Amino acid sequence: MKENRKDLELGKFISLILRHSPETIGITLDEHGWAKVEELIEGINRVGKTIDFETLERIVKENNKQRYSFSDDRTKVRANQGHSIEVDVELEESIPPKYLYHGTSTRFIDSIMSVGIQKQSRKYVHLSMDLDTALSVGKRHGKPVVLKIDSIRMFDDGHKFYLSKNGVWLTDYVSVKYISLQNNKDKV
Ligand code: HQG
Repeated sequence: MKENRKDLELGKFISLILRHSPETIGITLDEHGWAKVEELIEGINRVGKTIDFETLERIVKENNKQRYSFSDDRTKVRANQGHSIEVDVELEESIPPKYLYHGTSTRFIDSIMSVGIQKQSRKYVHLSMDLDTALSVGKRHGKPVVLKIDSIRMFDDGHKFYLSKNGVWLTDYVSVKYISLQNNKDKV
């Protein structure tokens, strides 16, 4: 089911807490990025937003990018990827497909084509399996452009790739030699 507007808004706030700044609501995450569900709910309510367990369950289940996961016993919750804080979410090291895509903005292209794709404030560079996802990621930053990454060559050269639970590919850094501009009409 599609998320309602209130859930979307709460979801964004939960991303902020679980990926970047749990201190916003006065909680901490453990070394694997888990927040205690009870503390998360209490903390969110403390800062003037309203959430209960059923709402949290619905958001975790229906989030459009499946950004969060519960622990098996549902006492803990964490973001699957996208962190800027130092947590180890036990990502699975995987063999990437032949190509992966990175959506960015035209204003970053000169810099990227001279120094490569850097992780900036996040723990990893984020890559997508499909063009459309990359395009929408790029739109968040301005006029979008999609870069095609020669991921299997990177892998063969010894670079590690991780696949998050919600299907986002992550790596430490992409050197210029693996990047080409993707012609958006030429869908592969
Ligand atoms: C750019 C969203 C200049 C990079 C998405 C990007 C994603 C450079 C920006 C996830 C650069 C960082 C991550 C260089 C990289 N010079 N600019 N050398 N190297 N950049 O938000 O990839 O919807 O940290 O191209 O779906 O946009 O929130 O990363 O434009 O998976 O779940 O620096 O966030 O997920 O921006 O997005 P970000 P991103 P959610």
